[in-house]
Amino acid sequence: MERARAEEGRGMRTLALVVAAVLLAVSFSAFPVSAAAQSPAPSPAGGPAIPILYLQVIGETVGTKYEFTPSVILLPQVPIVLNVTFYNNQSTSSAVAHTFTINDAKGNPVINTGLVNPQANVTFQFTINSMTNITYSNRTLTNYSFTPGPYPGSTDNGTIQWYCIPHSSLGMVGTIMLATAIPTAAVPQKGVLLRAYWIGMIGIAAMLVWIVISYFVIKSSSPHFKDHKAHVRKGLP
Ligand SMILES: [Cu+2]
Repeated sequence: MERARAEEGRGMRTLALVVAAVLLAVSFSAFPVSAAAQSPAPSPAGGPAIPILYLQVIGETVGTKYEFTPSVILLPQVPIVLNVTFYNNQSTSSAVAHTFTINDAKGNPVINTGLVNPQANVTFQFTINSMTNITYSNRTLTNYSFTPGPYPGSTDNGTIQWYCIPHSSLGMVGTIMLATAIPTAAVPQKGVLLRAYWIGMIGIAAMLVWIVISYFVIKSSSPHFKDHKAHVRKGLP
């Protein structure tokens, strides 16, 4: 009888230890995964380079008007390098030439393709350091910085304006704008991050599981431990 009870107690202890070992292994293998997922990506060495935006601007007849397509260039950020290919899409027989021109604040055409003939294109590049400062290089200028000005007959409106020299008075103009439309009235988010929430919840659950396991481990290794059969033998419920 004594031997059977001792054997049973030993069996119970072994079971509790096996369960504890399995849970320990599971919790140690699960947690480093969530920790590793949080490590941030390394930033590239040497700092960020100025991005280049390549785009094509077409000069053409839309309806009865000479127009630039697109007539609005939205910049994602400044500084940015703008690489423009200006293509004159007029028919050769029309013999209508266009220019792509940006004036400085004094009204001098600094960036200027000159007359581009039908079906011809010109590619040029300039750096928009800010909405009031452009750096440009061509055959005669090297890293020439200037403040862009309005096209003839227009006023400064905070954008960078370009135009076609022969047709600006007919409305052949374009504008470069900065797309930084951050809503000022944005409501700050409340609450906690979902990942932090779940890590917290898993932590609390793991702690409760450990309390339960500890209870059984301590109970099974106690000399006062009695299972149900011993209670019945003593006439207890
Ligand atoms: Cu034109």
